Formats: sequence, structure tokens, C-alpha cells
Amino acid sequence: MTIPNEQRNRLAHDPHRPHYHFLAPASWLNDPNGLIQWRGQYHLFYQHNPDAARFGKIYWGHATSADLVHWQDLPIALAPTPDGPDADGCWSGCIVDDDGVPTMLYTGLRGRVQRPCLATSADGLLTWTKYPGNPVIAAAPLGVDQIEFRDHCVWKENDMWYQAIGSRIPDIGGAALLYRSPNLRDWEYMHPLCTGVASETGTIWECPDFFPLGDAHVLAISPIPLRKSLYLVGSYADHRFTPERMGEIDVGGHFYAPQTLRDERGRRIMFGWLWEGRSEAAQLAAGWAGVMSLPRVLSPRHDGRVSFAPAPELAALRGAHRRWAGLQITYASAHVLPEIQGDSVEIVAEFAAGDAAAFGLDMRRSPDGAEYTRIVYDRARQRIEIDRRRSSSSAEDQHDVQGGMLELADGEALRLHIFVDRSVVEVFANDHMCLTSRVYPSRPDSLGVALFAQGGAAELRSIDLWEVGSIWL
Ligand code: DQQ
Repeated sequence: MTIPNEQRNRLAHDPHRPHYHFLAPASWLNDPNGLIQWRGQYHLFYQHNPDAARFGKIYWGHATSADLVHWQDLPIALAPTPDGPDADGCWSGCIVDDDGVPTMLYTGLRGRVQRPCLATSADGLLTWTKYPGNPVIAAAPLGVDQIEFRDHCVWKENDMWYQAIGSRIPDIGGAALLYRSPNLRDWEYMHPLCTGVASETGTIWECPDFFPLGDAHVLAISPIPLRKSLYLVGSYADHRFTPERMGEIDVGGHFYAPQTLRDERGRRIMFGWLWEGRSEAAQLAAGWAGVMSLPRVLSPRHDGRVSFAPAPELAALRGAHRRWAGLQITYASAHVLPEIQGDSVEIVAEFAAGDAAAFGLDMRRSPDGAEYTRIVYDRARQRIEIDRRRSSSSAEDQHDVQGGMLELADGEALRLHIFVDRSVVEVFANDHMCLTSRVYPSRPDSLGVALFAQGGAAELRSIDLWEVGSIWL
């Protein structure tokens, strides 16, 4: 049997393979699953096809971390059982603590039919025994699409377990269906926890994740066909969730199917799947596809939205550091930061807009400026964007501009916290908004960082850069 470290070492030479974002030892990764802190250790399970770098027959991969930053691979946790209800795949789900017994609810796929299944672990989450009575729910309720019925969020209220399952109500829209159970095995359908409107929030909701945050409740959903994840903030009463506000979890176009955990310190922490931005042929040739986002800490904002910040533990990866302060940036000059070269760096930059119409920062920049990936703030449109039109010279890679609204109050600075990790660019703007994208620079010398302003001057108040170490133990 190949052990994961050997697989990782075999792919280590690949210049696009991140080294401080989590990814599978090799092959395919998609959704985070079963996130839990158990007896102090963080556990990250993930949708995994060990056979090829493409979606296929899905297993649950597994890794653990003592500090939320450094990870150790563990053997595959869950595999399809021939002739079982999960014969064609073990799709997304969650893990809860059932009075000391780690208990997993996941979606068993057989043919096109998706049904909830249960498994338990008696050895600290390493190996899992499937419940002989699987599936624990025989079919989706009447009126619900029978083959769009998957992904599980389970929680306890008083002595009762509750479960939200993603689905589609024909002619209406995506929905999260609510069930209850005294024992995690016998489930009674109650009603939709929340139903969407197809024109606004898609026709199918995948990966519902429901949790309290501050005084409100949050429902995170990944709607088909939107290709992005949303959060709904609202109130939860009589086992129904009423959304009052909606936002995008990440506006960079590459973040999907997030799941959260509440850790032992009471923090709500989210991981999401960062899909690729290059052709399927390139993914197969690379031998790997799919990366996990950095862990993000969620908190409620004064305006009712949710704020996302990188987990502070990530600072443990920082190496050599450089700092500049008080630079005037004008259109006339290219402000290439000297002595900064890197495809694995963390950057914290604070800009005052001055009279510039647009300003920002280029990274993965070639010395001649032909290749770069740009983060730009457009003042008139109040938009922050990631621009990949010059990120690589390969026609096989995506070349677009993605972004969203970021309103800055009068005099408010733009604070960018950027994590460049080879093919991943993960950006946190003003401590609450995320843009994540994937880039595949063609040139080995696309390693520089530069600042720019257009239509006037901007002031770079300060910029800190760190080299970033690896997360693999
Ligand atoms: N992917 C899983 C499903 C989920 C979808 C299959 C979201 O369970 O609905 O890997 O990426």
C-alpha cells in the first residue's frame, strides 16, 4: 500500500501544488466533511477519489491537526461498500458526539439514489463501522426531488437530535429539510427548515450548514447552479429558520461546499473546497485536483452580516519578514517591491485611497510585468476584484475578473490580507470579506510583488510580507 507521505513526495516538485493549504496526498479532493475537534485534535475529512484526479467514486479522506495549521494524513476513513446503499459513493456529511461515540451521518449513493447513512467509530475516528440498518432514511419526503437529497448537518436541542438535509422542491427552489430523532437512527420528517426561491438562491441546495452565531442563526448553502456558496442570517423559532439577510461567503469564484465546526474554544471555524481553474486534462496530467481553503473564523458583524477572518494560528507558519511603510504610489512608476520573491507568501497591506481611481497589488508577477495576478479596488464602483487576465499564458487556464462590493466609509483604509500559495490566492479584505481564486503562472520567475495606482495617487501606509512554511508534519 502506498502511504500518503510517499504520494505527497512524488508530487512535491509540482510548482502549482500549494504547500500550506490542505490537499489530498494525491488525486481528487472536494468538500470538507465531518469537521470536529475531538479530545483536543482537529479532524478534517474530505470527499476524495483516490483513483484519479477527477470526480468519481467518492471516499472520505482523513487528516488530523493539533493546532489547526499543521496536518497529518491518516488512512482513508470511509469507502463505498459493494451492494450497500453507498455502493457508488460516500458523499458529504458530518460527525457528532453521541454521548462519547463519534457518529457520522453521510449520504450513500447507489445509482442515482441518495440516502442518509450512519457509521460509528470505536477507535477515536480512525476506522468506522457502518450501521447495519442503513440507510437511516429510506427516501426523500413526498414532493421533494428523490435524487437531489443529500448532505447532512446534525445538532442537538435538549434531548432531541435534529438534522438538515439539502434538497430541491420542484417548481419552488432549493431547500434544507428538517428531521428529528431521539437516537440518530430513527428519523421523523418535520418540514423544511428553510426554502429558497429558485430565481434568487438556486434550484438545489447542497451542503446546508446551520449554526448559531452571536444572537442570530446562520444557514450556509451551496446552491446549484450558482457555483458559489451563500450565507443566510436570520432567526430560528419553532424549528423554522427565517432569513433576514444574505451574503456571498467568497466572491473569488472558487470557494464551494463549506462546512463549519465549533471548536473547544467556542469559535465557529469554516473550511471550503477551492476548485481548480484549469482544464480537466491539466488536472489529470498533474495527478491532483482540489484544495481546502485556510481555516476561517466567523463572527457576527454590527450590520448583521458575517465576517470571515483567517485563523490566527496561521501565524505559526510565518518565516522571514519584510516591512515597508509610507509609500506614495502613482500610475507613473511600477512599484515593484525589491528583494521580494515568492510563490508562498503572506501579505498584509494597508492603503489609503488618496485621489486614485483604482489601486492595489500585483502578485505572482514576472520581472518584465508580462504575467501577474491583480487585486484591485475600484473606488467609483466600490468593488474589490481579482483579475486573472494576465495570470498565465496558457489558453487552458481561466482568465477572468471576479469580485464583489466592498463599501469603504469616508477615510476608511483598505486592508488586504493575502495568502499566496502557488496556485492559490486567498484574500481577506477589511477583516470580513473573502476572494479566493486559482492561478497557474506559466513562468517560473513569476514571483514578484508590485503596487499600483491608476487615475491619481494612493498611499501605501504599510505592507508586511512573510515567507510561509509548510503545513505537513
Ligand atoms: N459534492 C458531494 C455532494 C455535495 C456536492 C459529492 C457538493 O454530497 O452535494 O462529492 O460539492
